[in-house]
Amino acid sequence: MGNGAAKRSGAAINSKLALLSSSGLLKLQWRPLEWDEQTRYQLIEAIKCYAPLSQIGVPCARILLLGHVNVGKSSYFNTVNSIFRNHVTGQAPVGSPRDQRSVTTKMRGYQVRNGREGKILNLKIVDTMGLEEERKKGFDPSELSYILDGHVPDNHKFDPAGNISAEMPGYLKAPRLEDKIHCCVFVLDASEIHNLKDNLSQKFSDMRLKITGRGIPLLVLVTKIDRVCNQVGADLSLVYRSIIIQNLIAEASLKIGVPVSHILPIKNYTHEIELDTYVDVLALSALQQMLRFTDNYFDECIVQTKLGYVQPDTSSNDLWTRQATLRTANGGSHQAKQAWTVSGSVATPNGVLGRLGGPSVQSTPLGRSIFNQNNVVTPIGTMATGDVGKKREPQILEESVEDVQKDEPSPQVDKKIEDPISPLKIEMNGESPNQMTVQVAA
Ligand SMILES: Nc1nc2c(ncn2[C@@H]2O[C@H](COP(=O)(O)OP(=O)(O)OP(=O)(O)O)[C@@H](O)[C@H]2O)c(=O)[nH]1
Ligand SMILES: [Mg+2]
Repeated sequence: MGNGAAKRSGAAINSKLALLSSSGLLKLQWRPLEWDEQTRYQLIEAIKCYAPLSQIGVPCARILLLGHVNVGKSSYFNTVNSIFRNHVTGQAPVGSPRDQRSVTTKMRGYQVRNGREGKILNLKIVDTMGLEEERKKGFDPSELSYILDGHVPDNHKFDPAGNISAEMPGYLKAPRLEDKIHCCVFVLDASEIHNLKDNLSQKFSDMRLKITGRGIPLLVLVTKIDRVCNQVGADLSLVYRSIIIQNLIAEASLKIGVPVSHILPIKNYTHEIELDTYVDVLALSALQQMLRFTDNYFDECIVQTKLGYVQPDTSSNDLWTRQATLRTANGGSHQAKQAWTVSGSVATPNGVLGRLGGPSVQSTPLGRSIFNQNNVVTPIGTMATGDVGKKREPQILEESVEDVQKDEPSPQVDKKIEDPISPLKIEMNGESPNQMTVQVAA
């Protein structure tokens, strides 16, 4: 290409970039998501049907929320609870936007009920005290191992100086797989990602090693997206077209060391008194992703304990089972393996291997569930969805493992675990986030 042509093409790119930054919106969503009432309904139905595979012997998925003070951890539980209760709720105490100290001081495993008198969903959202930048303030990451391994009872009151020990009341000496954490979620405030302090980054890094070292899946929830992008604040359905949000997610990926595909932006219920379809779709799609990752963890437990995978019942009435079962060319079915893979590269949760390998596996309660070969997943109650949430048309802007107990739940053990995630790799469907900005609004 000659000099002139190169200049012209450079000018064209520059003018596209100018257009891009003036509208601040991509032409297409970089992560496809439908924003209609039907999507909301389907997500609700799928989550209502969720149950861990019966052969794993665990009644419900335990999803742990971790993050800085005041980022919206408790609000996320309230948001999910609101959706299934069919009105905005506030069961978990929530602070004011400027609180410096954690309002949540206890570890609470919240159940979600399908309607006021409906069945309890097969998941628990475990809320924790917020982290603080300073040492000996807020949640102490060195205590995370105890929580991950299921030693800490519900309602445990945190002490920033560290108070978990085998001698404390309620300490579970021999936790079962169902007592452990099956999926972890770092919660980040979108408006704080850019200025994440080194001390806090270090705490996240320490926690990430403990989590991934155990083979527990890790996701990141980015809250308060309404506060960082005006267009998204006005119309939440623009979240995956907002360049500001896209860049923040890429930045969070680098700072936290998780792939972009594991980062989920949401907006919690804050000032609203009625449900909103867009808020619900985003919060539910994040929860669905957490449950899929949880399933991957259980799949890996099955593989590592050599339980053998029991084929899903293809005629199942259970939506979750049906969705997880793909028909193959010859009419058979196989389990759709999800999300441990990042852009095709398999990242096996080798921590599970480490914990479950060896003779002790044979004597675990997880092993008992091998006798249960009946892979029937019972759907839980049905929810009246007729009048929930407001139906809106998207506004498109013109221009724009018993479980092997660890000998000690000690931080020393964690230090030896190698972190399998490379902190500098960002990918979005095989493309770098920067490459994706070529989808410019015409
Ligand atoms: N604008 C906006 N505000 C939010 C969002 N999520 C939470 N908040 C507000 O942020 C404040 C803190 O929310 P909490 O849910 O108490 O945060 P937390 O992480 O549980 O905080 P601690 O328990 O104190 O560590 C509250 O005033 C919420 O209303 C969000 O998505 N958008
Ligand atoms: Mg809280």
